[in-house]
Amino acid sequence: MIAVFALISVVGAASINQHGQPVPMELVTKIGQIFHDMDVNGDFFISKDEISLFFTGYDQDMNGIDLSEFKQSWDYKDTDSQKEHNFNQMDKNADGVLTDYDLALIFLTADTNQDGVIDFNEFDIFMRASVYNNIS
Ligand SMILES: [Ca+2]
Ligand SMILES: [Ca+2]
Ligand SMILES: [Ca+2]
Repeated sequence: MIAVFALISVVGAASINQHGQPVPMELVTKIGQIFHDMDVNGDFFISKDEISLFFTGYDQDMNGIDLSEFKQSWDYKDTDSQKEHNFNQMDKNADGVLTDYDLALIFLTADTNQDGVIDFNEFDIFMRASVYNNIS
């Protein structure tokens, strides 16, 4: 059923989340935008390489992405506290830096059917459950 709901949100109108409540249009648009930005080759799948590529520019001093670097680059009209929340959700080992280790875990978590790529349904579910999970 969750996949069906995610499919509805791809279409856009009248989205509902897994609790049957309306999803603010803004979050639908936001997740779509992030997916689009990560999908560098435009094949509607996110590969491991594309996630790394997406975050490469975030790491200005090449020692992992810290919160201030993340806040500077994550530009999806999120408030500072939302960005901090997103960062902490993605920093899987909670050491204050986003590294390849965290990205690998994110990829494993998001690729639920384990086919080696993240499709939009998987991405949408992951973002709602693990990154924007403070927004209903
Ligand atoms: Ca792609
Ligand atoms: Ca980390
Ligand atoms: Ca997949």
